[in-house]
Amino acid sequence: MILVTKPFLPPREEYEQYIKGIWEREWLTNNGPLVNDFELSLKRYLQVKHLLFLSNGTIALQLAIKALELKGEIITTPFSYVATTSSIVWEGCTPVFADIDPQTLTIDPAGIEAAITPNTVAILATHVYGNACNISAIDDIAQRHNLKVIYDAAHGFGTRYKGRSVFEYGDVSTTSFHATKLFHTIEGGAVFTRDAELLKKMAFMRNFGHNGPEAFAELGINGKSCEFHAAMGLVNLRYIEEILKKRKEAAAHYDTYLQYLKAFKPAITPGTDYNYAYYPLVFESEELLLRCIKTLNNNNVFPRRYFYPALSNILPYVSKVSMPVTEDIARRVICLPMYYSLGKEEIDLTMRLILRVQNN
Ligand code: T4K
Repeated sequence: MILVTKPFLPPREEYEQYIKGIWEREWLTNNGPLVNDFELSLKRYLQVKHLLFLSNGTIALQLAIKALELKGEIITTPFSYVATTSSIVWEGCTPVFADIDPQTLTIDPAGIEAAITPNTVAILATHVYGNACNISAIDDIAQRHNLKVIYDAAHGFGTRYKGRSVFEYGDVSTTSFHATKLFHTIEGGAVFTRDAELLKKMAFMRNFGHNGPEAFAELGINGKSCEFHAAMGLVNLRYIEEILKKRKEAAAHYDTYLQYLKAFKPAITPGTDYNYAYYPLVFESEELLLRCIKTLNNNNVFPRRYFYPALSNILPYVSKVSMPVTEDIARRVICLPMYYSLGKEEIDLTMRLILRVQNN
């Protein structure tokens, strides 16, 4: 079976070494040594100013919205995972969708500008599939209209924009270290900010607001991760360059088939060094896409319709609104298998099956 993704699993002995240490110290969670070590190692690897390791990428989004004290409308993309929109609603704000660019599939800055009202307080944009948004244009709009910016960089590990980690942009960037991500801690996530005060606030917030055992600095929640997740992160970090390299090679092999396909690969935003987090293809029609999926599934290949349907059409807690570009793309896009151990033979099989369908 060839699934859309498989988690990277490091050599078991390396993980077990860390587990041995946990047993010796009898320290499992609440800001233990491995969590501290992981945060420092990540900071060093990514060359970012500040970060906090959290229990998942959804809590990262919620914490970012809460810490920025956003109340009102947040302009966001309808082409993302549900957590992007649901976090806005969860925090009592109103999502206002702006359509995406048909080439990069990231939120279109012109759409953002058009969606601004006196109630707009922020922009929440996703670096979808790991492809950076048009950050320069978004930051410029935010400055001119005095809006906060949160980047949902759940797919962004390893992507760089204008020479820096994509996590360094926005008032806050968030990411996910879920098992399906190219770099993972089984479950996990993080917030990134360059603002030391904001970092301090989010650090209190992730730990119930505690400021020492008997005092509270903020309203908080439990957003902590633990030693076992940090251990997985520490081991996986040793393999990150190899992981990124293998994905780049897999994508290059897929690319050799592109010229024969009735489909296109989304464009990478100028200024972006891409991480190959996903391999999306936009077919010329939904009918062709559905036929391809059927044949692939019959041959035990399971691509996924990330992200279908558009978030602007499907959520029972958000008013439906027409987003023509997103709706059109969402109907025609699939993500092909993409993971560390994916072989050329599997890519060949997948692409030959697609070619067979489209040429029939
Ligand atoms: N923002 C964005 C833009 C996001 O994409 C996400 C999450 C978030 C925020 C929130 O971050 P987290 O709170 O999750 O940290 C997955 C993930 O659960 C989710 O993390 C991810 N985005 C979303 C795009 O995809 P599913 O529904 O695709 O997972 P599932 O279980 O169907 O697995 C996908 C494939 O991977 C399957 O073919 C099976 C395989 N698999 C999966 C797991 C978990 C394995 O082989 N082993 C495994 O352990 O949601």
